[in-house]
Amino acid sequence: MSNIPRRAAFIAIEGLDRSGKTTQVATLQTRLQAEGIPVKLLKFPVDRTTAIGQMIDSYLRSQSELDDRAIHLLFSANRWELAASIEQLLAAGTTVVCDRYAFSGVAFSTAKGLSLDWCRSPDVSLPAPDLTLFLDITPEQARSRGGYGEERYEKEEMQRKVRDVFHQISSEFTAATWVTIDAGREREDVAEDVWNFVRQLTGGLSSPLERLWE
Ligand code: Z5A
Repeated sequence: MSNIPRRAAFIAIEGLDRSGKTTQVATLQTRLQAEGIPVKLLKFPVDRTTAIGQMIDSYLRSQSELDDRAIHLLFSANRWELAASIEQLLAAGTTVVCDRYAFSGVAFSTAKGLSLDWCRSPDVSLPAPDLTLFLDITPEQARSRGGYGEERYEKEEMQRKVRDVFHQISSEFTAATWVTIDAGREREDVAEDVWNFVRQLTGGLSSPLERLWE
């Protein structure tokens, strides 16, 4: 038997607007809890009431303007604020499930015209998810779920560009660490796929947590 202590898994749920991230993260939490697995949900941007969170919130609601690079760095700083607690939770055996992570940061800012390499750099060395589930949906399917809302990026052309960058990012990962799920189906079918991938990690991992893009 290995002497390496096991840790819990770090799972990121990524996707476009209206792809069902909130819905699937909630279902996954219920399922993990039913299996007796401790779980912590995080949603980025985290807590729109912190100083950084307030700046992000005001920007997303178009109540303030910021340079594209400045807002990108704020999103990244928002993740770094939580990096140490993510590591502590995993080491203590709590599965961490993130609703959006650094891949959203890269996808949205690259879609605005910044270079992909530049966008990646502030997030280099963050805890890397053991598994990223990308909920893929076409802009047409997203529209059928009630249309886009009032926030800054909730426009079809932007969402198309973001989807293209997500597909580009996914090509850099192995099939073991990045899975694209067709999120245009019934909630229950999507949830079943999510669970089938996540449950493979619920026994914990003996490998150390990796660092993003290192
Ligand atoms: N952003 C960034 O620029 N940089 C960064 O680093 C980060 C984020 C982290 C945050 O938005 C914005 O910040 C986001 C990216 C940017 N901008 N955009 N777009 P957010 O996270 O607050 O909002 P969101 O991610 O776009 O969430 P959402 O619109 O609420 O979508 P969702 O969570 O993916 O979906 P949902 O709430 O689960 O479902 C949406 C609706 O569809 C709802 O009525 C459901 O009941 C319904 N639904 C869900 N699943 C289904 C299925 N399978 N069939 C039919 N209907 C369904």
